[in-house]
Amino acid sequence: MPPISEQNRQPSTTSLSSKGDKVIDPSTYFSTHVPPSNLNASKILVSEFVSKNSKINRPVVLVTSGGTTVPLENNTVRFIDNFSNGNRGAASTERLLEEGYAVIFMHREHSLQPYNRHYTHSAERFLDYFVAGENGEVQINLKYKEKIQTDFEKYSKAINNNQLLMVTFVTLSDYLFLLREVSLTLAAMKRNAMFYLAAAVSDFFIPSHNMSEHKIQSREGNLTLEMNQVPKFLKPLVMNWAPDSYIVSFKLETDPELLVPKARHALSNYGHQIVIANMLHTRKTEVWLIEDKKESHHLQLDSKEAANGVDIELLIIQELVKRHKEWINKN
Ligand code: PAZ
Repeated sequence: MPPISEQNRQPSTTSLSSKGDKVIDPSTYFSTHVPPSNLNASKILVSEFVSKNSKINRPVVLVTSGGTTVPLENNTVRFIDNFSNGNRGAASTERLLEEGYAVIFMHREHSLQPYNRHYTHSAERFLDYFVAGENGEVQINLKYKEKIQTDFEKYSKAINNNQLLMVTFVTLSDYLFLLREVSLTLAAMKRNAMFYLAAAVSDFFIPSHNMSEHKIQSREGNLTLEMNQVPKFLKPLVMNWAPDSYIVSFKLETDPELLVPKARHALSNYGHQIVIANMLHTRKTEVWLIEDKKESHHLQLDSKEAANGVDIELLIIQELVKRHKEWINKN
């Protein structure tokens, strides 16, 4: 049963909403915050990657993945984080590579990564993949060898063929600066570029000039936080940074009544191509693909697929690649 009504309702505000302070615009954000120290290095890598793939006419997709942190202090000891572990982005990247796309995998440092995710974040501990050989030297445990061999081949092929580039962020600010740079570079590929914005990006932050410079001291008593709304970056992305590209945003909710209305609201506000809507607790087994003026399209793993560990990203990417191709031809 879809958790959502298909009526075109506007999202309601909640009693938890902020006090209605003015939201700053994206350009003010960039002029009042310091770019991350790795920005230039990432920019050079992205630019080389896009140029190499553009020469061979290979479509390129930016996949954003994992959650952003929101620091509470400029010299950060404490920060606010969210639930996202980056599985969606990593699994989608594997499928996109198989579909022939080149992928810029822009992910939260230490979150799940394509192919590696099966070992770094699995139920086994990493060193359990190995055993001691006859002379005590390390060998891969035979139980895992075939799977490791397959994943290793796919991963190294993607890296060596310039089909996969990994760049990282940690904080909300890192993410926003990097997103702008990558978007402006990728925009050159026009319709051959896709944006797959699966990262869980904070909606609230503390502007750098309002943050404590040093570690907040407990002797000052209870801590009250006032957070500002993050400017809506999808708008400049769609309108200015990459106006000719295929843009896929994600919408996550926990209240089923809000999911489709908010996804449709995003489409009409930003004018991009598609929103993938998902609920927190069922995100691994079902999603809705929502395009403007069309019925939403429900994708769901059946119980057998789910039990056999099939990723729903298989269905998502099949459907998206088809839609991206149709959109290129139509335009
Ligand atoms: O990273 P993950 O696999 O744990 O979760 C994926 C997701 C739920 C973060 C993604 O599908 C999504 O909905 N991202 C957008 C979240 C938002 O509404 O900001």
